[in-house]
Parts: sequence; C-alpha cells; structure tokens
Amino acid sequence: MLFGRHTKNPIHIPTKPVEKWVYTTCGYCSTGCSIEVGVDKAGKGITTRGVMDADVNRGKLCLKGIFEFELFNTPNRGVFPLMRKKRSEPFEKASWDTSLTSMAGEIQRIQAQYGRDSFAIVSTGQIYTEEFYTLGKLVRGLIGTNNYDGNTTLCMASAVSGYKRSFGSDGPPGCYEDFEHTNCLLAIGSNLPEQHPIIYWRMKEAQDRHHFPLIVVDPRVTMFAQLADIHVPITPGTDLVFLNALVHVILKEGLEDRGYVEAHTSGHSAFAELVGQYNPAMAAKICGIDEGMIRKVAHIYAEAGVAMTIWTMGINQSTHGSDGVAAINNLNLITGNIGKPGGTSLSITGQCNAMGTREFSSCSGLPAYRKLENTEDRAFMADYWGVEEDFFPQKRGLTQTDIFPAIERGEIKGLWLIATNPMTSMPDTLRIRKTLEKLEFLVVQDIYADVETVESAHLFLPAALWGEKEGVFTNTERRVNVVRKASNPPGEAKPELWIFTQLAKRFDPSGRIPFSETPAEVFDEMRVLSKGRLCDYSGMSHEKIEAQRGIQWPCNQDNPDGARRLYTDGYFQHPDGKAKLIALPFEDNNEVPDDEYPFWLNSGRVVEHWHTRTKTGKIGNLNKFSPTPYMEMNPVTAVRLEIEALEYVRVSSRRSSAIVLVQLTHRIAEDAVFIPMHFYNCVNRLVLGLLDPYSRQPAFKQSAVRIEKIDDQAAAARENVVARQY
Ligand SMILES: Nc1nc2c(c(=O)[nH]1)N[C@H]1C(S)=C(S)[C@@H](COP(=O)(O)OP(=O)(O)OC[C@H]3O[C@@H](n4cnc5c(=O)[nH]c(N)nc54)[C@H](O)[C@@H]3O)O[C@H]1N2
Ligand SMILES: Nc1nc2c(c(=O)[nH]1)N[C@H]1C(S)=C(S)[C@@H](COP(=O)(O)OP(=O)(O)OC[C@H]3O[C@@H](n4cnc5c(=O)[nH]c(N)nc54)[C@H](O)[C@@H]3O)O[C@H]1N2
Ligand code: SF4
Ligand SMILES: [Mo]
Repeated sequence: MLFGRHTKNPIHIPTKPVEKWVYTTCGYCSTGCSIEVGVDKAGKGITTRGVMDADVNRGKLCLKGIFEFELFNTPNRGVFPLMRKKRSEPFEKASWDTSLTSMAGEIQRIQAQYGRDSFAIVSTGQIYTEEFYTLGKLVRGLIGTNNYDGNTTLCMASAVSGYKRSFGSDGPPGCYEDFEHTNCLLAIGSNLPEQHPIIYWRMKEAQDRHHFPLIVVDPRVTMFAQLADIHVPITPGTDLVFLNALVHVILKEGLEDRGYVEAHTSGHSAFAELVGQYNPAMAAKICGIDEGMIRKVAHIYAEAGVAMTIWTMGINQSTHGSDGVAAINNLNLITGNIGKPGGTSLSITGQCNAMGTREFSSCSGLPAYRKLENTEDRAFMADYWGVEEDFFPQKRGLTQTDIFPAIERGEIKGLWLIATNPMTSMPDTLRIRKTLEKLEFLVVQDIYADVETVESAHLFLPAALWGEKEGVFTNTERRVNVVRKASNPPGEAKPELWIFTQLAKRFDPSGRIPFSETPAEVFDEMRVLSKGRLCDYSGMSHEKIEAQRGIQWPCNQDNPDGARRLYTDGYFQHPDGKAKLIALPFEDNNEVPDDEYPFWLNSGRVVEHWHTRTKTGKIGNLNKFSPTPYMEMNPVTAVRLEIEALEYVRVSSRRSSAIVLVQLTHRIAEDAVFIPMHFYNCVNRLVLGLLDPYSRQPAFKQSAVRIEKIDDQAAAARENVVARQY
C-alpha cells in the first residue's frame, strides 16, 4: 500500500501475511475497544485492526490498540518459573510442579506460624474475569487469608465507595450512548482524549452533531480543557467544595428537580443544610476560581434538561475521593439526572478489567456484588462452593494501601503480587522497596521477568499475556466483551486460570472444592451466581458476546441483549429503594505547598504509555514518543528559577528526590508541576499519597515539592537514563 508523497520517498506499508483474524477486546484501557488480531501461518499475532460493527469503537483504535500485536514479540517475557531460597542468591529455573508445590508449602508455613492473615495477595484490574473469579474462589475458599486486594485501590476504589454510599451498590449507571442524548457534559479530573481516546471520539461525534456545552474541571490546561467551552482551573484537591457550591446555587435558585428528589432520594434536609454553607463566594476562594464561573456552571447544568458528569483520577485520587464521587451523585440526583438517556454519573474506569475485578474477584466481598458482611451472602457462597461458612471472614480485610504498612510492621510475612508493579506505581516507592525486602516470601506473577518487583522476589511465575489466553473483560459502560486466544504464550508461560487451578490442587488434593478448568466453564459458574443480581450475566455466553461485540449487564430474560442504563425506574439498591443525598463537609487535609516545598506536584499519564511501561516501554512506536522522565513547568516559573527548557533539574519532596527533564508549557499553572507516572524511580519517589478515609485510595495528585537547578547536567542526564530503564 502506498500513502502520501507518491513521487518522492513514498511511505510503504508492507502487506502482512494474515491467515485468519481472531476477535478480542483491547487489553489496555477500560474503553473496551473490539480489536481483531491478524494471525500468520505459524500462529503468531502479526497485526491488529478495529472491529467495524462493534458499538464501542466502530472500527477505530487508538495508537496503543494499533500496535498491540507487537506485545507478542516484546523482549524479556517470563518463559519459565524462577526460584531462589534467599534474595542474596541468584534465581534458578524451576518446573511448574516444583514451583507451585513449594509456593503452597511456604504459604502454609507462614499461615501456620503467624496466622492465616499473615500471607497477603494483591492482584490487578488487568486479567480476565474468569481468572478473577477463580482467584477469589482459591483465596476465599482454600487459602483463607483476608488480606486480599487489588491495584484497583490505587484507581477505582473511590468510585466504588461513592457509588455504594449514594446508590447502595457499585455499578456505573450510564453508557457512551448518553453523549448522544445529553445537553451538557461536565468532566472532572479526566483527560479523556489522551487516556480514553475512543470514548473521547464517541463524545466528540455526538457533540459535533448537537453542540452541547463541555465543562472541564482540571488544574491543568489538558488537551481536554483546551477543547472545552468552559475550563475550570481548580485548586488541586478542592473539587468537593466546587460541587457543594454548584448544588448550593441550584437549591437556592430553585433549579432542582423536586419531583425526582422527593420520589427517589433520602437525606435531603441534612444535605441541604450542609450545602447551604457552601456559597459561591466562599467556594471561589478555596477553589481558586471565579465566583461567577460557579454560578454559570450551576445554571448551565441545572437548566440543560439532561446533563451528565464523567470523572476519572482527578476525583478518585484525592483525600476526598469517595466524597467527591458522592458529591457528583448528589448533583445528579438533585437535578434528576440518573438513569435517563444523557443524564448520568459515569465514572470513566481505568484498566481494561477494573470492572471485572469489582464484579467477581471477591477482593472486597464475594462474587456478583455479594458482601462478606451479609450472613445470607456468606451462607449462599459457602453452599455453592462447598466451603465451611465460618471459613469466610465477616468483613473485608486490608486494602492494598494498608497491606504494605502491615508488612512494614511485621504483621504480614508473605505476599503474592499478580499483574501489578507497586515498586513503580505505589506512592513513596523507596519505602515500598524496603517494605518488600522485609518479606519472608514474595511471589511475583507477571508476563515479564524484568519487572522491578522481581528483584525482591523468591519466586517468579511467568504468565500468558492478553491474547494468549481466553476470557472476558468488562468496560466502563458495563459491557462484557471477550478475548479469544490469538497467539501462543512463549516457553512455559501459562494462563492465570491454569496457575490458579493448579495451585488449588496443592491446597485441596482431594478436590473437595471443585474448580472449573476452562474459561467457558468458569463463565457458566459466573452466570449462575449473577442471576438476579445487579450485575446479571445469566443471559450471556462467550459466543453470544462475540456475536454482539460485547453485551452490557444486566443481561437476562428481561434484557436478552443487555441494558444500556441502570436505575431507569428510580429504584436504588439501598434497603428503602432510595438513593442517598449525603452531606459532605470539606476538610482541608492535603499536603499543600509551603515556603520549603513551594510547588504542587501533579501526576498522571500520557497517551503513548501504559502505567509502569512494562509493555509500552518495549514497543518502539510508542516509546519513542515519550522515552524520558520529564516534568511540565510553566515558562514564567522557569524564568523565575533561571531554568532553561530541556535542562535537568532535581525535584524533591519530604520523601525523596528525582531527576527530570524540564519541558516548558502553559498547560501547567505557575505554582505547580506535572510528572507522568510511567517512569521507574521517578514521580512516585516523591508522592506522599495520603489515603481517602472511605476508599483507602492514595491522593496521587497532590503533594508538595521544591525544584533545584543542577550544575552537572551530564551526571544528571546519566541518572535520568537509569530511571528510563528500557
Ligand atoms: N494512555 C494511557 N491511557 C490510560 C492509562 C495509561 O496509563 N495510559 N491508564 C488507564 C487507567 S488505569 C486510568 S485510572 C485512567 C486515568 O485517566 P485520567 O484520570 O483521565 O488520567 P490522569 O492523567 O491520571 O489524570 C487526569 C487529570 O486529573 C487532573 N487532576 C489532578 N489533580 C486534580 C484535582 O485536584 N482536581 C481535578 N478536577 N483534576 C485533577 C490532572 O491534571 C489530569 O489531567 O486512564 C486509563 N487510560
Ligand atoms: N503518581 C501516580 N501513581 C499512580 C497513578 C497516578 O495517576 N499517579 N495511577 C495509579 C493507577 S490509577 C493505577 S491503575 C496504577 C497501575 O499500577 P500497576 O498495576 O502497578 O501498573 P502496571 O504497569 O499496569 O502493572 C501491571 C503489571 O502486570 C503485568 N501484566 C500485564 N498483563 C498481565 C497478565 O495478563 N498477567 C500477569 N500476571 N501480569 C500481567 C505487567 O507487566 C505489569 O508488570 O498506578 C497507580 N499509580
Ligand atoms: S482507547 Fe483504550 S481500549 Fe481502545 S484501543 Fe485505545 S487503549 Fe485500547
Ligand atoms: Mo487506574
């Protein structure tokens, strides 16, 4: 195929020898694009393309999806298990049999010596739901530790918590089609065009057709903010005040949907009293924005008829993350914007299967949104799995962010990390490294053998990657979509499902608790268990999902093709059937800039990279766009500090320091800097990560730092290269 400049150096794209196309769902972000992998004669994935008749992406992919097939060729994959007795010894190649038997033995030794909860497990939002479900059954039914969580505590925990507090259950009530019906979109702490490019494209298509106003709340002038009708450049961490003030104006001016509030909500009077205190003049001061802007946004939103809010990490990753989510729900409840086309509170999810873990992993409860705290739920699951009921704990154990301090205190002695890389993704990474070194036994289960955590591990288990195994993901709009196997895993790398069921045999040689061994059989268990629940899968099968290019739950007899929205009848999951309006006082408890550390440190993502770069750092076409740890700084600040563009500087917080390259841009305010989260030994050395009291999610986006010039630029460049890693 020839493109462009036909006469002078034409760009040539070679035709690839594709033998067949295999249907999958993208394994990066939660947009959930349908993507086909082109496979060659040898059974290797050699190209990828968007699926034209898939509702989510309609043939489109972002650049991560376009190059996703290259993952099958990336270096440093784990190809056999690695074992060692002590950290000081080199790893040796081990068989799966020896590895799993020794792993079970070590877990049992630790539990016998220090108690059942002294072994912890931290998983992910990036494996299939069948794998999550099986891991949950293994942990809740056989291993029996209650210190079992996922990296979703760094990501979606505040959304989950806020949904539960407002509506009585987790579960995003809206969908992408809402963009086509809405008259106003409020986007808070989300950089949609970079982080969810195809959701952004869906939004833009709808907006081009019917021109609804877009309001973006973000301290940075992101790509999204640049495209907005109104950009609200809020002071970091003060979104709750802004949201309370919007409701203040709406109630004061009688713009609420009184009928909806009376029929479907509780808690109005305490709520109204509290927001009564958040007048725009006071809020404007705290939020660092104009009072008139607050009034304007309140009017546009309440008078739109139908309006919707989306949000991502700018809300969730804050000391008021859960409150921020509940405040968004408050706003939508009082304006009657839940469960109607174009009117919703839609949390934009992060990882490809952060939803699946919420539904089925049993991390914070039991399958299909059952609760450990609920006697009936425990009894039901004990009976279904064939477990003694009192083997289940009666409330959830520690979250990921509380597991690490418990290791530090010596209460947890063993840890199993599955598809997560805390040495780069947790706050205060130098402390995390020391913490991991304290463990008597660390197992790392990853697709790559070069992940930082392996340096502290006793056992490494090589896993099969997306597209090398089969199962389902659930996306942001509750759409369950299937990934078929397109390529073979390298060497002895194994699908997670196989690893979990083989380990189960070590804990239960007699097979007292039966485990399904194929993804389709596991899916059948999930169908049975979810029947009649909010996240009802009972009407789905892998075949039907593929045929329909994904199905949104609930899917059952009443909704055989799935359902676009939740709560359309105004009936919520609290015992009285009503949603709660919650009074949410703001407490200013962040680390804020002061004389010693005068800048806000903000962190987040860039479009080319995925999290800790274990994948995208190895894909040339992605890595070359953003190969180096850098920092956004305002040019005015740079003049004041006598720093030049592309100079290396030292950034220090109360935790530690890091060397970064300065990029000058007006995207960032004069009193703030922004560093992407993707680089090892970089921004998370600096981040404090205070925890939200409800969700235990860290405030990754608000820390205080100072910036110093470096005389020896050559030495700084070398240090910066170390952080680059690949
Ligand atoms: N390319 C790419 N896409 C991804 C990912 C990736 O790693 N790479 N990761 C996926 C995952 S797991 C997630 S969770 C999502 C995250 O998706 P997003 O949340 O959209 O991305 P972030 O860059 O983390 O943060 C979004 C914005 O929050 C703003 N922000 C910071 N502090 C505040 C504040 O106090 N208030 C408000 N209102 N805004 C604030 C930041 O300036 C930033 O622009 O992206 C998903 N998509
Ligand atoms: N400063 C700062 N820090 C942040 C954030 C921020 O905005 N700012 N965001 C936070 C958020 S929202 C998130 S979601 C986290 C993400 O943090 P992490 O989950 O720690 O980051 P990943 O790089 O996605 O790690 C996934 C790991 O799983 C491996 N992997 C991929 N697929 C598979 C598989 O199928 N099986 C197995 N076994 N392994 C696999 C990858 O190689 C990688 O090592 O980071 C958080 N950290
Ligand atoms: S938008 Fe997300 S799901 Fe779609 S191709 Fe890009 S990374 Fe994959
Ligand atoms: Mo995330």
